[in-house]
Amino acid sequence: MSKVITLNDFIIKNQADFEMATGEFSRLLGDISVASKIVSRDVRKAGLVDHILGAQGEVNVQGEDQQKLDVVADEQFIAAFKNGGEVCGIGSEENESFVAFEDETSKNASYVVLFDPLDGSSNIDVNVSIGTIFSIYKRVSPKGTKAVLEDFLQPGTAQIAAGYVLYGSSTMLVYSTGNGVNGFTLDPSIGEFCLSHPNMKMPEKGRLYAMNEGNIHICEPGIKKYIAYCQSSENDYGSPYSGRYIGSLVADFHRNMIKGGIYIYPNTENAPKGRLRLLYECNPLAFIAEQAGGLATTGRQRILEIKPTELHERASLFIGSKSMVEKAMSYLD
Ligand code: AHM
Ligand code: MG
Repeated sequence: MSKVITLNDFIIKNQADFEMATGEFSRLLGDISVASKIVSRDVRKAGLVDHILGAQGEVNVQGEDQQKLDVVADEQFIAAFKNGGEVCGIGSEENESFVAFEDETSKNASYVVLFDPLDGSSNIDVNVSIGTIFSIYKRVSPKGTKAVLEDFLQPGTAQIAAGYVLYGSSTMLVYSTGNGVNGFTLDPSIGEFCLSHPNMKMPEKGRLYAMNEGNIHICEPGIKKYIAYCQSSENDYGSPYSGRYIGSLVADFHRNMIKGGIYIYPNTENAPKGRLRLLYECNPLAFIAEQAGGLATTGRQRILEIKPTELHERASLFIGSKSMVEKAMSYLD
């Protein structure tokens, strides 16, 4: 019987690859793993527990404020980062401004984290896969001070690590430190993430496309032409691709990572800069995609090279198998 490699084993083994490693970064990954397990537990209970379902702001029968699951997840990750002491501040989809931690340990920490605590909001209450996305940077402000906005507005090329957690039929954590991509599946019976997908590679091409086609008439003409190509028997596959759109970016991305495919969220008339957020949705998945041999662009520019100007900046996203993203880009002027 082969030995199970847990995420903790894997993190510690990889730490040894870095000379002078202090363990701070490894502990940060450990914090993410623990917070993910707690969120996974809460996601699994979502249909049963009244403090999780329901709109934020409502009051439950005990007279307590009800909390939506995305807020619960946000608080869980923030608590993990705050108590861990490896992070001087965080930026989250759920918080308008970044949060700079005030305690001395955190002010002396090396990293900032940007994250979407629970991606796929529209799927939370209907028992469809959702996820967490995270991105880790070295701070640019001096240690010993509070985090500043510039710590968060770094291009995606500066990411030290990025990853996602998928709360699907099983819970998986997939991450990269810039040295390939590895996936771990949570074994609930032992409460550990176990290495299940070593050295993940995205197929060079596939025959799955994911787009909210409800938007097709409010997209630029090139998108319509590309989707027509996907649906045509004249494409490179010789018969129509399959359309698959879950509406949870993590889940759509993860499927394409394994099977090969493309996910598109272009600019639309309603969302002139795209819908997805650059810092905690596009950048981390672009980092993973490139590390797995895939590609991520706005349709015209490499995602990781965009210099952000605001925390909740949006970007259009073409991500997935390399040759499919290149083909889609060829349809844009
Ligand atoms: P969210 O962070 O509020 O959940 O928004 C991001 C989500 C993605 O997961 C998903 O791919 C996309 O928005 C779906 O948008 P739409 O409903 O417009 O197709
Ligand atoms: Mg999101």
